[in-house]
Amino acid sequence: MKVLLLYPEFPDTFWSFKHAMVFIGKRAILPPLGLLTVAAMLPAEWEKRLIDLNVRPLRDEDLAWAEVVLISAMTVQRGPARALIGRCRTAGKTIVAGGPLFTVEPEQFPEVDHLVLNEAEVTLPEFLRDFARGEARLVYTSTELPGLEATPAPLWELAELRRYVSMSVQYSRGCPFDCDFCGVTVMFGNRPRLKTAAQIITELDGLWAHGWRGSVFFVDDNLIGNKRSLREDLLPALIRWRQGRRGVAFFTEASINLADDAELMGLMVAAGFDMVFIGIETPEEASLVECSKRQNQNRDLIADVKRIQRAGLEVQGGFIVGFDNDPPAIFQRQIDFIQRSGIVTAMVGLLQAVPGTRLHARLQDEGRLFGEATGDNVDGTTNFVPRMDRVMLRDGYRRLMVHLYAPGPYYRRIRTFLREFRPPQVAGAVTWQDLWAFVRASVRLGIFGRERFHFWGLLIWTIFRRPKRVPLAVMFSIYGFHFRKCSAALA
Ligand code: B12
Ligand code: SF4
Repeated sequence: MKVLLLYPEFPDTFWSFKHAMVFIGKRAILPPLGLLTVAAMLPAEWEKRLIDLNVRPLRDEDLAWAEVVLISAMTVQRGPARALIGRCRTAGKTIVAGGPLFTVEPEQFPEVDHLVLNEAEVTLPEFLRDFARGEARLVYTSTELPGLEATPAPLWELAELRRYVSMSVQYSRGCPFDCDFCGVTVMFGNRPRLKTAAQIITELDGLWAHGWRGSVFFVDDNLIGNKRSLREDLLPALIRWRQGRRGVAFFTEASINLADDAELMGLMVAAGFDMVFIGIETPEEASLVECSKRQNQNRDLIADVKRIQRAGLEVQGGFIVGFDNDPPAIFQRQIDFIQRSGIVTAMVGLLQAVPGTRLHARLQDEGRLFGEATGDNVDGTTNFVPRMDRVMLRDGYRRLMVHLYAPGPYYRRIRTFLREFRPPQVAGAVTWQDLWAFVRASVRLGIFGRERFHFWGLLIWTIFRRPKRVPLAVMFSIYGFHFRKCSAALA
């Protein structure tokens, strides 16, 4: 059997980092880990090829080679996924689809031959059995949340690793918290399910053997969801793995209560983590109560962020506006919070109601829902009638985004952050690619960019005040260019 695994293009969004790619000579931020994992669950004798359309186009010869195509996608890829399915249909291929988009809205894809939904650990074996007998059904679905001990290591050899900024591994699925807007717990549950440390080490060994020395994203919904296993199993194993190796910095997602555990932060840094994405959402206490984000309530969130930064972990923050309890001053409050915290990469989204969440159910009961969520909460749209005047919310959001990424505030934030941050020692040696990125940034941002004075000001300041952080300063400048492009598109 010849199987072609296809991953549709992402639209040009904040999360795609598309405008940053030209500087760093890469095509996409991360490989499609779901497809690489599914590939490892297919019969060993099947021939497999992967085409991530974010990295290279799909040629007619590729399609002609395949007998079956397997497609994965998130909601934000809905349009490109539909186009891809149309093309496969025209070419007469058997289409199998799975992953978040199809799991959430299977009825939207009548052209797909087999919808293998939810977690492949449960649904794929049954499909494969039926398929081998020529009796495969249209839909395979399950509410079971499987353990991850039998999940195989991704087939890295299918991906063109050098075209990506980072690689990814997944230690756990699920999060113990219960924020009312969150699609993660709807899909993956409240009890974190874990791989063993040995599984993760095998995955990292695989990446190392394929020559990967760049960063690795632990794509866990909340890495500290089960602190005990993290402390006793995974982190000690990562610390041992790191001995005698350079590079391969890790980053992940976690909840703000990480700030309460100095020992855990110390272990994470020793294991090679240098960045963590945290859902901070809002400085407005009433809005935190509204969405049941209890772990963020009654805290000094700025002090928490600074503690994490000082421990050696850059904090990237997720923020939301559009809660019922948001006052008209929320936009300025968010700006003030983000500027003071020194969170350089602040992803501020407009609240959207995702099907299956408690938020979605409440708004439906209140008759406030309209249309479907785009799946990208940073695109300036929402799918419900907000409490705040709709025009005020939309304009306030756009002004907030444009302000945050305008050169003045953005470059000030970088300095605030660099003053606080103690970079850990995991960074690899400077590569030719880094130097090339610097040259490109110097020309594009330092000569032609409207941020040119800020760019050189930051570099000179960093060289004299924080010389070890110059590569970080260049990287932030490049990412700022991308964010500015995206926020200008909103305005
Ligand atoms: C890594 C990640 C990203 C990366 C994407 C990298 C990439 N190339 O894939 C980045 C950081 C860029 C990203 C961005 C966003 N993401 Co994201 N992301 C994740 C995260 C944390 C991990 C994904 C992953 O690798 N999982 C590990 C693999 C093994 O799991 P999996 O892909 O689900 O695959 C399993 C099954 O789904 C199934 N499967 C998957 N594909 C297929 C295909 C077939 C044929 C079969 C049979 C089975 C199958 O089998 C696998 C094993 O069980 C998930 C959360 C999560 N826990 O999954 C969110 C998640 C996928 N993201 C989500 C969202 C909403 C976003 C954003 C829109 C954020 C935003 N603005 O709101 C953006 C959009 C991206 C963009 N460019 O615009 C949602 C998607 C919801 C949905 N219905 O689509 C998720 C589920 C988190 C959530 N909030 O619920 N994300
Ligand atoms: S902490 Fe994050 S992952 Fe966990 S329920 Fe809340 S929003 Fe979802």
